[in-house]
Amino acid sequence: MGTSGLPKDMNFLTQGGRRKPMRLQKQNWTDLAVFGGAPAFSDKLHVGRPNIGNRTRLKERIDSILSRRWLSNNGPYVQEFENRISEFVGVTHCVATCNGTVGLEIAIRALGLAGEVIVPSFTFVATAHALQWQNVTPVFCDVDRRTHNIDPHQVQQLVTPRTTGIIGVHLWGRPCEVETLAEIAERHHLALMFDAAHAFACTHKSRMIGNFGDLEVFSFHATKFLNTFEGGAIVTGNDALAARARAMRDFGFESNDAVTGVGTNGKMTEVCAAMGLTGLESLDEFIAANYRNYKQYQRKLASLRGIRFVSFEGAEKFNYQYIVVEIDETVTGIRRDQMLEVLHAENILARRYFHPGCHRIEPYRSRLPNPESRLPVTEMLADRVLVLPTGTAVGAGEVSGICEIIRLLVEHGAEIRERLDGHTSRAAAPLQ
Ligand code: T4K
Repeated sequence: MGTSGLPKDMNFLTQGGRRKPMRLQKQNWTDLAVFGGAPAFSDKLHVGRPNIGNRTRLKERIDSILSRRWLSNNGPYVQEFENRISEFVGVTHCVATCNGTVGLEIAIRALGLAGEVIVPSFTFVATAHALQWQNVTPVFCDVDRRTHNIDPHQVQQLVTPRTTGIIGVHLWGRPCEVETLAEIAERHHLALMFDAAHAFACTHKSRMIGNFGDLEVFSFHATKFLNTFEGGAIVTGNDALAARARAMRDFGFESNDAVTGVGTNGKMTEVCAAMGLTGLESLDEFIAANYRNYKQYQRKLASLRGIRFVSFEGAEKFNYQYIVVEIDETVTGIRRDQMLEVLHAENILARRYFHPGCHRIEPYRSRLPNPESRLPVTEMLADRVLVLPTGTAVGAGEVSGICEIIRLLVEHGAEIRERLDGHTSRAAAPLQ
C-alpha cells in the first residue's frame, strides 16, 4: 500500500498544475467498487465542475471592486460585461441578471406572456417553473428523437386560443429548429423566446445563439460553459423589450426615483461580472478542453453496443459543455440507473439530466395523467440519458478511466445486473 492507504498500482497523474485524482485500473467487473473493490478514482469526478479563467486577473478585478466600493447596481464591470456579451453575440442589447432563472422570469414578463406557453418537458425544471411562478401554464411538448430539442410538429398541434408563446430550449447547446418555430409563432401571433442556458458561444447557421426569436436567455451558473458564479443574461435586438427587462430587473425603476411598473431585484453583482469578464478571456481554452474531452469520449464510446453517443458535428460552433449518452438497456443488459449506481461507487458522479422530465414533477404531474402517449420521446430519454464529467477540471486520464468503466459495464451488463438485482432484492427482503 502507498502512503495514502491506496494500492500502489494506482496511477498518480498531474496535469496543468492541478492535483489529479489517483486512478485504479480494473481488470474484471468483479473488481467494481459497487461489489466491494476500491473506487476507480480517489476523488469525486463531477459533471459541472466550474471553468475558471486566470485567477490573477480575477483577483485584480476583485481588488478594484473593493477599492471603488461599488459592489452592485449596474456597476462598471456589469456594464462592461454586458457590452462584451453583446459584441460577442452580435446583438444590440444584453441585460445581465443575477441568474438564468430570474432572467427567464423577467423575459416572460417583459414579453407579456399569459395563459399557456408551449415548452419542452425535457429540460431543467427552471424553464417550466419560470412560467408557473407567474401563473402562466407550461404546456409540455415532446422533443425530437435525435436532437433532444422541442418538436415543432407537436408545437403546432398544441396551440390553443389560450396560447401566448413558445419557449424553445437549445438543449446541450444544440440549436432548436428556429426557423420553423418562428414561422409557427408568426402564423399564430405568438411570442417566441429561447432558453439558451446551455448555448452560450454556439451558432445556428453561423449566427451566434442569442440572435433568435424575440429574445434569448443565457445562464452563467457555476456549472455552465461561461460562469459568473451565479448569473444570466437576456439578449435581444428589440429596444422596447430590452428597456422593459432592464427596468424589471431593477424593481421597475426606469430612471432615478421613477418606478414605471412592477419589478424585481434581478441585478448582477460586480464580483459576478468580474468572474464573467475573466472567463470571457479564456473561452478558447475552455472550448479546447471540452472539445478534446468530447473527441476522446466519442472515440471510446461511440462504438460500444447499446450506447448512443450524442454527437455535435457539422459546420456550426458548439461549446461541448455536455457529454451526453443514451443507454439502451435492451442491448446493454443493464439499466441506466444501475449504471449510474456503479459509476457513482467509482467516484464518477454522472448525472441523469433531465430525469424524470418536468411533466413528472409536481405541480405539473397531476395535470397530465397519460404522458406516455403525449411525450413518448421525453419519457424514453428521461430513462436513458446519462451526462458524463467534462470541462477544464477533467483531463485525458480521467476520460480514459471513465470510458474503461463504461466498457466494462456494457461488456458484462447482464452479469452485473444480475448481481445488482440480487443485492437489491436481498436488501428489500423482510427481516426474518
Ligand atoms: N434552463 C436550463 C435549460 C438550465 O439547464 C438551467 C440551469 C436553467 C434554465 C436555470 O439557470 P440558472 O438559474 O441555474 O442560472 C445544475 C445547475 O445548478 C443549473 O444551473 C443547471 N441548469 C443544471 C443543468 O445543473 P443541479 O441540480 O444539477 O446542481 P448541482 O448542485 O447538483 O451541481 C451539479 C454538479 O456540479 C455537481 O456534481 C457539483 C458540481 N458543482 C456545482 C457547483 C454549483 C461544482 O463542482 N461546483 C459548483 O460550484 O443543477
